[in-house]
Amino acid sequence: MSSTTLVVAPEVAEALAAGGPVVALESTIISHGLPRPRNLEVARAVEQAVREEGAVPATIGVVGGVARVGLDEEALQLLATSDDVDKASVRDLGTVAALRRDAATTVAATSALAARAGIQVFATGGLGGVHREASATWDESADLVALARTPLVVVCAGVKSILDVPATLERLESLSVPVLGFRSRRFPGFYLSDSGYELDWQVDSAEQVADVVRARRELGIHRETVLVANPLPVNEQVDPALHDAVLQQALSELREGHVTGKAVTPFLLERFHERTGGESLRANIAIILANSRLAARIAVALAS
Ligand code: PSU
Ligand code: MN
Repeated sequence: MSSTTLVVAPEVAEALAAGGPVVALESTIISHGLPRPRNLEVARAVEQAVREEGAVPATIGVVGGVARVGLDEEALQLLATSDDVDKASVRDLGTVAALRRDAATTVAATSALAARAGIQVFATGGLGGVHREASATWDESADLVALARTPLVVVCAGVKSILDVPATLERLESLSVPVLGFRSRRFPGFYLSDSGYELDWQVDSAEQVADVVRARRELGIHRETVLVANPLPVNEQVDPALHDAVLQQALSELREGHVTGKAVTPFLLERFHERTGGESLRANIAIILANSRLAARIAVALAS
């Protein structure tokens, strides 16, 4: 699989060759989603959580134009600390490779590279989706399109609460992306345990998720990602009143600042991290750790 533009770390390659459990992890959350210096600590802690559940972590990013599936400490540090790291979605991957850039990969780009390397399970925090006011701005994350064409299991805490949640759920339905609530029928709202919307399906174990994947394969339905929505426990969520106040202010600053394109999501997340007194950061870390653990258990179930 390894080439000059795609390098799979030896530990990851060995696990994949043996049919063992591997969990892909994204790097945009490290470079553009979490404040320094916690971002690097979290990147390491997430890998450790995956290992504790018996799977091999494969954090994915682009270093010097090489897409790397499984980052060593040096690469992780670079993506966490450099001021010159691009945010690469799927459409950027060929360009950042050819121009020898350093780039963090979004959910969409990480999915594409994970699938290319033969990984089946991927953990993230909150997915991208349809932005509020998208009917005027047309801002819909490329994550949604990637989910519709990449056969993985992705564990998330719903979509980021800065988004238009019902519109995103409608798009996921149109794109035939199955959404399974983990031990809940409520669609989680990222920093919030409940987005206010109900799901059609609930699963109660990692084995059930693996059974869904196997059934889809037997039925010849294997193009889309199976989304597993894993809510934060209520006692770990951000206070909904604080959340809504910060969100309203951040959205009006977004409008006034004419922030557009790939800068929108990092802008909004940064406002949260500044203004919730550490609450959004704490919740974000809890989310990514819990999702990584669950993803590892699903990878183990799929491998056995
Ligand atoms: N979830 C988080 N923090 C993040 C992201 C998700 O907890 O920073 C990133 C993911 O990489 C996701 C991206 O793919 O935000 C979405 O960006 P956009 O809305 O520009 O597509
Ligand atoms: Mn966008």
